[in-house]
Amino acid sequence: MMLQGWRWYGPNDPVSLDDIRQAGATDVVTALHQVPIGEAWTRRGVEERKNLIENSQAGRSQLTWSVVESIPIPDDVKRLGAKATRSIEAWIASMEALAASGIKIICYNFMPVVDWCRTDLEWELPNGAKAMRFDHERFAAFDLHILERPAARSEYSEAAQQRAREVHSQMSQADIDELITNIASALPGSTTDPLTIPQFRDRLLQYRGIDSAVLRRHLGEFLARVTPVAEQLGVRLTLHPDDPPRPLFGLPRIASSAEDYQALFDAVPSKANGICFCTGSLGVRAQNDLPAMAKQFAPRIAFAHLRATRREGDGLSFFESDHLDGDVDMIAVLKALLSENRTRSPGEQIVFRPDHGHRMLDDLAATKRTNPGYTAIGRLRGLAELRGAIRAIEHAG
Ligand code: DNO
Repeated sequence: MMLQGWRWYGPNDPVSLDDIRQAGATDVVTALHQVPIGEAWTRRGVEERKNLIENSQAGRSQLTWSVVESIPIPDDVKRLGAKATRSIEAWIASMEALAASGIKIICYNFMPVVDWCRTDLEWELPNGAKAMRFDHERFAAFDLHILERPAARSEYSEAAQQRAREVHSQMSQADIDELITNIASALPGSTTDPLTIPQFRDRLLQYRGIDSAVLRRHLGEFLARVTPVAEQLGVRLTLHPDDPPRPLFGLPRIASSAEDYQALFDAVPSKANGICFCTGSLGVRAQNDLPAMAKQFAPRIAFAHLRATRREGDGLSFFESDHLDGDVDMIAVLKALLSENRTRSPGEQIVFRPDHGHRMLDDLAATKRTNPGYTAIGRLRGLAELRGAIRAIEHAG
């Protein structure tokens, strides 16, 4: 059986460990979110968190902290590669602290400046639930009229610029502030720094001259340092795809397609070099054939995020749909993952988690505190649907 995981933001997460048990998950996915980006995690910090998760009150079902999402990759590693020695050493120290506590799957990403990006966090669906959405016109309005990135003009068509102008002119100050928060302030779980607009502009300037070839080289240099240690420790590293899987703000993104991942594995063949198979992120790109990618990279998948998106008419906007009702053929992906998983020994089972969920039912109450995408009920629904699909596939043999 693949292991059922659940992301938990730690002791301040409004979703409790008992909620996770009741959702039916066994494996916790978390990080020491309180440690500043770039600082090494200590053995003590890791042990404390592990005890909190695993030493439950007598009689409670056992939870295991099996995946770390994420140890952030500091900005200088993306800009400088192997020259960012101190940051890489700190990253390795964090990995060693985790391995000492038996936590052996580590998720990370290599998105420059902004991690996952949405324009709307509470977009109302026809059934009254709230979903996250990426609206390309609102994104363009941010890029052209709020960030005022000089090179942006040459990157959008005349028609797109015209629409962005209209969208922007209809926005109130509150709408603008909300859009800035969504895009620049780093959504919960992000591994990039929250930025004000002037800081955002500075950061972009620091990336001048870094194209996809350079960024790819820097990722290769980072992995060349890190994977030998990971191999020794029995740690599997999983690179999370770009979300959305295409360049934003003129910055390169290099984990968006099958070609990107193949290039990564060709450059660093170490078996510690793996993928976090995120169907929600990869599924936004129409050319990505997810069942084929799951088969192609099967041995490199230690961790999966299962979630679905629906692309909208313009091919660039999308919203987060129900887990089994997006563009991705989730059943075919599950079949590929289950078939790989059957070949694995008990210690190597794939951990998956329902990624994101709608804000729905009691979670809609104005008094309810929720992290965008990480509600209890929406994810519970996702996990229950996925679990049902898995049982049905396994029953059919
Ligand atoms: C959002 C998540 C991201 C992801 C990191 C991985 O919901 O998928 O926060 O964890 O980008 O490093």
